[in-house]
Amino acid sequence: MNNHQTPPRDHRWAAALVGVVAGAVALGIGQLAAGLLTPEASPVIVVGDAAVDATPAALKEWAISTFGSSDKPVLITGIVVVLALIGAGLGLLARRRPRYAVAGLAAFGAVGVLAALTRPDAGPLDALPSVAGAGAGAWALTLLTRRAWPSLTRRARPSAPAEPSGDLATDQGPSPMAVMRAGGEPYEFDRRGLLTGVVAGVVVAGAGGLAGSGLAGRRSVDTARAGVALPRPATPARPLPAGADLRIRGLSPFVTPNRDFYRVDTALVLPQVDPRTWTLKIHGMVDRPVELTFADLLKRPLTEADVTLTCVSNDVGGPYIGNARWLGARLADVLREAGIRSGADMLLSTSSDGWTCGTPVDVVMDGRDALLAVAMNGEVLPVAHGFPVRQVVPGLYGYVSATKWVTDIKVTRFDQDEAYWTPRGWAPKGPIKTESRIDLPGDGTTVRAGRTTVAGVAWAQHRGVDAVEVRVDRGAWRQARLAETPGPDTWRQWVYDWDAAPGAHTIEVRATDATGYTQTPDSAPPAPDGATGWHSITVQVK
Ligand SMILES: Nc1nc2c(c(=O)[nH]1)N[C@H]1C(S)=C(S)[C@@H](COP(=O)(O)O)O[C@H]1N2
Ligand SMILES: [Mo]
Repeated sequence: MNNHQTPPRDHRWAAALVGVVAGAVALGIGQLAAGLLTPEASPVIVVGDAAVDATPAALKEWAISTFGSSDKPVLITGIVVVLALIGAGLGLLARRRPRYAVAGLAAFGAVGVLAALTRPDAGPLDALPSVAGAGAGAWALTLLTRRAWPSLTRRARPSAPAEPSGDLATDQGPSPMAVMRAGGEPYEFDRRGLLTGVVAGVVVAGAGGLAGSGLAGRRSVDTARAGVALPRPATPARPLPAGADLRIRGLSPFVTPNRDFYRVDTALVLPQVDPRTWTLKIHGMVDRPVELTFADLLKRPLTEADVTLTCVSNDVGGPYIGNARWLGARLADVLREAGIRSGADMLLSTSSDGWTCGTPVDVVMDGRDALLAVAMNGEVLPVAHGFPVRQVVPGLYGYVSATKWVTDIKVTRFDQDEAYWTPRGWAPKGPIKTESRIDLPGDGTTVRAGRTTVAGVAWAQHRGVDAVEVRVDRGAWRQARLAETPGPDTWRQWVYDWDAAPGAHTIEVRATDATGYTQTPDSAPPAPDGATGWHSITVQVK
């Protein structure tokens, strides 16, 4: 015998709505608990981060190339849609199999607990938001289902009034309203009960979510960041040569303002690292393990350097490159104090959110300005760019050098350790390739006939750019005029005056670095170790 009631197929929308609202209550209460207890363990964020980590690399690349920098909003929207669909499903289930629906919510709570507890630096408290959220969701689901279908409660009783079951029959008894309706339709639907319940649920979810986020935000590191006083550099950067920036409209400025600087990382929500509790551990194949505080770092003699950062995912002509003046402690000095043991060839650095990066020891130790950076363009490091401390190593793509929110450096060997992107199809080592980009005119634009400025940037970090050539319609290569640079670690602006004749034209660019190497025309995709090929644009001249 089955004493579960089977409501008619109508009002499915109501059941789905109940499920969605119960899911929202779960998330809102989860967020509130996180805000009160453990801001890093918000269920949506820990599950989202875990989902990002579990996503196949190919799908992630597809998402980045399809959605660009809006990949995160798209991902969050996707998570919300999936959760809403699951909530709707649980709502439908709750009418017939309430215990299964509650079990479904519990399973979700368990996923949240697992995601929260497997994060680096997780504590037992981190389990609570997911538990609280799942509990609140189950409660809301049961309550709302009862409100919408009071007869479900009533009809579950007649044969066995005292049945101790975990489903909807465990109510205190039929409500007056249900009694009044006892002679009505077998599965009456209480629209008003549903709507008032839904409104209450939405209010609880919204208030919980907002309050939770606010509480978490109050603990944010912004205040701490605002209080950091930057020391003067012991070794200031060489003053920028007067001609480093050609100041051409539409050309990337020599210094990329922090707000325009590209951002690439795996963090769904920016890690909020408190500089007062931050430490950097240096351990592994060293004679004396070191642990530095932020204050320790600021007491060291700091070096300032102009360095152009580049992402390995940058397509030919792409935007993932920027140049800044960094201030930081020399990584080589810190490592020398720890004493690197012979045989070590890799620095495996880890961020506060568990991302890892493998940097060759010899590159960091060869005298270049490899920094534990605390400032960017004269400003305390922005949170998005790694506050309080990040690595900057001239000449290496960001994925093998530029760890943001760095908290740990293990001195090790490439044959013993692997960094985050390596098993995902990217090369263990990533020296930046000699490349160049046309910034203006824009690809596909129309320009007036006559003297036209073609300009862009070229880079070959730590080697330096020696020449840039431009050709039109596959004609002869012409030398572009180069801007000055402070050194080999930055990009270099270039400009070419073109006498544009009416018609459609193709413009190509190629750079030659200081080793004499000229950019290959062979086009290669970003994976596994950086795109190659000549940037090419077409313009209409009128
Ligand atoms: N913690 C952390 N650091 C990171 C990454 C990351 O995903 N997590 N991405 C790296 C990559 S791939 C690049 S290109 C640079 C980008 O630095 P930016 O965001 O400051 O431009 O950061 C590097 N540092
Ligand atoms: Mo990158």
